[in-house]
Amino acid sequence: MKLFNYWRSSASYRVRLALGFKGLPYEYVAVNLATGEQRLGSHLARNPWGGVPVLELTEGGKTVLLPQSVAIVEYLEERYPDKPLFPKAPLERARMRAMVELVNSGIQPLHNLQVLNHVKDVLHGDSKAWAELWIGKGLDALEAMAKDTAGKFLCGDAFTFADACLLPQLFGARRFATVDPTRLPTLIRVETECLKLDFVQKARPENQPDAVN
Ligand SMILES: N[C@@H](CCC(=O)N[C@@H](CS)C(=O)NCC(=O)O)C(=O)O
Repeated sequence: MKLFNYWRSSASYRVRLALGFKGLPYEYVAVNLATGEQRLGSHLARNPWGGVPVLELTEGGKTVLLPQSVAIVEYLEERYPDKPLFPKAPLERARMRAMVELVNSGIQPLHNLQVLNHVKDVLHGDSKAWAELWIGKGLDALEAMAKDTAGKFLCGDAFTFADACLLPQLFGARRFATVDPTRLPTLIRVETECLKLDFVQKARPENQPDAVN
């Protein structure tokens, strides 16, 4: 498999975590979002939306390009079920997915590069205040949900896809806002626990080949 991604992209980081957790090897292909590589024809052919991540995989002799981190991780879960990232019990699974969805559709899209550029350049708004507002609101909600579900990790005592969304979201949040550990004690405790894991260290943005200090 080949992962078209970018070191600082939080959606890419989710997929790196899922691949690492499952022990699946992949080729790292960097798409430089800082120089606009995602908008070149060569990348639009991989993902018409123009972003990362995109997973290239081969199945049944056919090579397919799959965008969208949630779809990619669900595919990996179904295709490689041995080390599950999703809880088995329907209710736990649904609560875990609710957290994934909060990050995937309720927080990250609101501070994505294109959105912040639009707020700043087209709407002449304060993109930093915008990002802070939506990140704060979303993380407060995630903290409230986690109080009910967390064990060692966000949903009980096993690492799940919700943790693979939490880590990148906290990383992304720190680029734009102050993350106050006293306001988010459960999330920060779980993050500290996750950071002890080897595959998490390997997936971290600063440890990727295209990382810039
Ligand atoms: N829902 C998508 C979000 C993908 C996304 O927002 N990717 C960002 C990086 S985290 C991107 O490629 N942005 C490029 C841009 O805004 O130009 C997913 O989960 O894969």
